[in-house]
Amino acid sequence: IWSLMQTYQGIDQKSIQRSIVNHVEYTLAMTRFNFSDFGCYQATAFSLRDRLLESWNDTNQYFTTHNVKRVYYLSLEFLLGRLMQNTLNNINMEKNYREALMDIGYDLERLYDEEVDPALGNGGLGRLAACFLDSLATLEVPAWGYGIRYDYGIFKQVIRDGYQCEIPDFWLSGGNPWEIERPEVIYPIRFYGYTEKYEEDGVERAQWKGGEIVMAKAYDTPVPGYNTFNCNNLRLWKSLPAREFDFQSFNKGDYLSSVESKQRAEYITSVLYPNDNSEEGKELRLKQQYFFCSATVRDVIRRFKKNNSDWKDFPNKAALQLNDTHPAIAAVEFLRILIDEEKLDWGEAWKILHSSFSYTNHTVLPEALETWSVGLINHLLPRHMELIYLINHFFMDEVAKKYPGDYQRMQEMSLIAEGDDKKVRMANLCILCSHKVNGVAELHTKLIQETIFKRFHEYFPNKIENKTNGVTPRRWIHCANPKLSALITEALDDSEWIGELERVEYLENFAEDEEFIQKWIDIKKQNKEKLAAKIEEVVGVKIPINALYDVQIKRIHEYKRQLMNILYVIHRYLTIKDMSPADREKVVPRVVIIGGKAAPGYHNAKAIIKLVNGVGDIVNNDKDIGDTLKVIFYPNYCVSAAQTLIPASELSQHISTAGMEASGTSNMKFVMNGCLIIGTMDGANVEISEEVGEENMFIFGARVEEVNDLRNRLFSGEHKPIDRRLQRVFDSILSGTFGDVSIIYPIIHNLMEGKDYYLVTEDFDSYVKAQNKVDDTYRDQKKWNMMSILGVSRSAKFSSDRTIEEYCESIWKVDRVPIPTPN
Ligand code: 26V
Repeated sequence: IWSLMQTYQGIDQKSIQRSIVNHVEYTLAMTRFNFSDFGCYQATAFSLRDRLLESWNDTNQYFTTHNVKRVYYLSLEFLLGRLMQNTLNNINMEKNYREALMDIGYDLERLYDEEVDPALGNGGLGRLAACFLDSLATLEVPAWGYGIRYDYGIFKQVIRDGYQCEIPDFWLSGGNPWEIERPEVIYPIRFYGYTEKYEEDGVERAQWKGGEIVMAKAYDTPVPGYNTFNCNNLRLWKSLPAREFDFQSFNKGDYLSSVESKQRAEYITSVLYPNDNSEEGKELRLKQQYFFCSATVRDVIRRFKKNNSDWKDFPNKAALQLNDTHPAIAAVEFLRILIDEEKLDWGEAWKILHSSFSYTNHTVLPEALETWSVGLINHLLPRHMELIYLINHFFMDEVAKKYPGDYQRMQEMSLIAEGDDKKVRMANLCILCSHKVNGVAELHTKLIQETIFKRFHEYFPNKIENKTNGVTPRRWIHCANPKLSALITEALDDSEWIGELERVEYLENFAEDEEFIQKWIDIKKQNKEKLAAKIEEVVGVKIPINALYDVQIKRIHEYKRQLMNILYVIHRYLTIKDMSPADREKVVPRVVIIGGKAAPGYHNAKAIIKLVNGVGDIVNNDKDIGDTLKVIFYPNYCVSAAQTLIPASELSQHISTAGMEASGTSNMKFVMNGCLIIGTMDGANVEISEEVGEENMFIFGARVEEVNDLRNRLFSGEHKPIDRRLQRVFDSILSGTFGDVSIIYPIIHNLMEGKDYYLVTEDFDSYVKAQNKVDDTYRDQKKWNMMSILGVSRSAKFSSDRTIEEYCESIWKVDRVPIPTPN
């Protein structure tokens, strides 16, 4: 058999071509004499999938025979981005495929653009999960991702008349050559119904009966590591009706209602909720959560039981990581199975649960902390509600013993928020069920220890710890910026830095090397040209190449302060307009690019998008201004857009109100691509400034310790009068200079009244000063590029490989398991 497979495995040109052309003919059923770029992309993807499956199978076989401990990363979002380029680079085949394709008349880079961008995530949290998958595989950690195979990913954003419109993203319409459907891996999932309690061996157990059953079917996507034979798995669940037709209603002649119940089942995994940092409490969302958690827990247990018979071994064989509270119900489902089905007693079950689960918090925003109404959980998952009450009962007893009479504390720590509509606090549940809880940057971790989780931190002083986020250098340097990657490899005389980012430190030696700096500048320029061409194509605005490219790309949210950015841009515009033509010559030309999606129901965020577009319309067509200032709203910001935008950026903005951005991860990507940061002392910016040096960034704004005072002063009307430059900006907006005033009016009006929760008016002056420093520095290109090179050379800490190593060491207690390479 192995000798037969050798032919498939060939890496020579003929083998690659044969495999692609065979897929054109036999998988796609197209003629091999003439196929489109899209057909060629698909066939190439199938050919790569074949290769991945060989290592995927060997990897899983090896893990099973050696009964190794595995990590399970549970996440409602995996924002993978395109897979072809990353796959080719990770398995070190890009060159072979490029040449093989060239020889039959296809350009590999063009094929990359044929791939849909799978966008099963909202933003930071989902993209982090994707970077972690890459690092886990690269570090040869036995790990599976588990999530939902949504039919519709995050909506496509189009701009009409300056407004955001949302278009459904049916990303599967052209098929998905990367996944493998697993019709044999299916689990029944129950909803609704009732419980019947009984006592057994002195333990109260229950049977959950009735309700309705939906099936979960697995779809696997191989996750290859960089420069290793290991290939991990991402398993996503799709919902299906339990029976093709509900025969009972069919026989009663109720054909339509039987089709309806089928549709209701399929509906569960149909769409990703497009909210980022806000919780709506919709039943369908809870159904999604339980659906995927139940299937995952059953799958994990089945795998454990294949090789093990003693439940006490479970924590040595599995570590389950909860990506925020979204998969919290997995913990309760696990407990339910241990007690009601596996017949363990409460103490054993709790110990196993607690030593195998851990939880990551990604936000301190109160509106994003999940709570579910007790009534809703009770209706949808009656047994789980009983168990949550039971957990809470035990826990409250303990708290009462430790702090007798401290009812305030008990109320704060309770899993249940009392009130007219009782709610379950999912974060409290997660903390209690986990042996470790982590924040995602030093500052964020300190804040959760001191604020939202203060009581828990007092109670469990060793539980909450920090794991600063990271990003994969494979996608974010090597794939996104191949020219920079090649230059680094040339300078280091070795490409090992791609798998060991610590090695880029050596670049520091080139920070003042004229010849190297020139190459550095040339690469940035080529990346800017590529972006300029793209912007002309999608936005229809021609932007100059010799301007400073200033970029803010992230979800649109008031706390991220895109509003402050555009208010400054208006100030800059008015200032340039006041100048004489001679003075205008001296201005550092800028292209300001803002991109990001607003949650469909988030009116203020949508108003900000409209304002940015309004400003662009005026500024970009103002002859007085010419090329000194351009303002672009880049539509439909997504992973593949980021891969073009980040390498072309020279300045990027990470300007959230201090204390509000948990970490940020694009800040890390920008630094790795030689972009300088203008930012507040928030999230991972703080650690970036520790690594690269504050002198190599443009830091401004109120510090986290000052925020509360400043806010109180603003709201009590004690604040100083509005900055005169800012007042002028408000006046120009309100006079209609940038289009319709009605949408933005309430926001501006509030700022003028001091209702400025995010401290835009407070930080404006220090922001302008930082921007002036940006201009001054940019005039000195040698200095600018030195800062840029130093940034890259000191970015190693922000590789997700470092992050994953820390999780393995202190949370998961799991080892590397390299798979022997067949020869
Ligand atoms: C909340 C909800 C509420 C219900 C609907 C769907 C949904 C989706 C996501 C969220 C919470 C989002 C939290 C989040 O993305 N946090 C970001 O996590 C990044 C990775 O740790 C971090 O870098 C960002 O600073 C943080 O905002």
